Amino acid sequence: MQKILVTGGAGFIGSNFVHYVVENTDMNVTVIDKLTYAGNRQNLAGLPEDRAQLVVGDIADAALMDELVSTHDTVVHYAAESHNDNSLRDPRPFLDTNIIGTYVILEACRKHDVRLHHISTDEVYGDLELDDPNRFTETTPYNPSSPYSATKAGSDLLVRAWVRSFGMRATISNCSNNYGPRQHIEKFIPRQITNILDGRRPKLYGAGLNVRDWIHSDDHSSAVLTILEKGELGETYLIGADGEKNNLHVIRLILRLMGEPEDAFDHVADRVGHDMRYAIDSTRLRSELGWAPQFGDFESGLGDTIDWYREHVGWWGREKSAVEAAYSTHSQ
Ligand code: NAD
Ligand code: TDX
Repeated sequence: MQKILVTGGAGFIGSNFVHYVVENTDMNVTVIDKLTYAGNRQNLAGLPEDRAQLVVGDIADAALMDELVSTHDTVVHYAAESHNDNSLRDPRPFLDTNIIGTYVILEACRKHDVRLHHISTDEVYGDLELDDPNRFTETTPYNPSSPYSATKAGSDLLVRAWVRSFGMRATISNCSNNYGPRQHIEKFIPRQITNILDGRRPKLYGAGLNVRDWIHSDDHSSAVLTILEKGELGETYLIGADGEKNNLHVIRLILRLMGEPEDAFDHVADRVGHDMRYAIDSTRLRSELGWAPQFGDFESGLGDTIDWYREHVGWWGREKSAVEAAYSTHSQ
């Protein structure tokens, strides 16, 4: 039975992956997570104790990572500071976790010859014009815009260097925007859902014509598991589900699904350096590894996500005022 170490497994996508692995494989999982504002023990509730354990700690702690990595077969590395807006306000934690933390993991995996899968984002490629016929592929040059995406790009390049220089057994995936249960309420979709549930108006940055390529977090997890099982070492795979939509469309859809007038939102200050469009071409993952997304219908996946936030007010309610207060100091 394989033992895998999942970094950041108490966050949004990492916890989804842990649940997915426990349900769909016989692997044992150890989560290493610092439980920052974005990490939550409750995200791992209900998992059998003999299949999944949580270790609270920092991936930048070299002694801890050395010890943990040495007793596992594979590391799946989700831990990161993940929010663009936070990176514009205070970039430092992004360097500490995304760059130094990844370096520490690479060194531990190199020492113990442990397989690594590194989780990254489509944002490393910068953005596309709205009318660009091309989408991102594995060969698109890196061109990150924000401190967040620059640190993710840096972490990817470290992994590539460790593959080339030290023969590290590693793969990388770059995924588009995820939606689903347990996403922190600072992010676009849960912020708008919880605004409505909390009697506030949704907030749209600028004109809202920016396009994101939405994928359900379960589809991200199935893609990562496919890469772990069948991916070629040293290679990069893009993960996407052909889900391009602009923010204006998504905010109107959320309002409609929640029984509100579609124009009951506020336009607020735009994000500085706001990327216009992300779009993933996932042909390689589909044709070489046989992966396909299961959530074809965005509206129904979004409806289920809305229900989850409605049913889990205890998960997000205590933080709501503070998250909104932080946004309001930036007129957002
Ligand atoms: P998240 O912010 O919800 O979760 C991040 C987790 O990492 C949290 O549990 C946090 O406590 C933990 N963490 C942060 N710093 C740590 C440290 N120094 N040591 C140990 N644990 C630490 O993020 P997410 O949205 O779930 O994203 C997870 C990964 O997926 C990130 O690498 C992100 O770049 C990538 N990604 C996210 C998306 C998306 O749409 N959210 C899309 C593509 C890729
Ligand atoms: O209140 C808001 N209003 C708004 O219009 C917020 C929070 C966001 N937006 C816009 C900005 C983006 O165009 O919505 C879009 C999505 O914003 P975020 O949820 O902050 O996501 P994004 O910046 O696209 O990055 C996400 O996808 C790629 C994740 O946070 C990253 O971790 C991932 O790498």
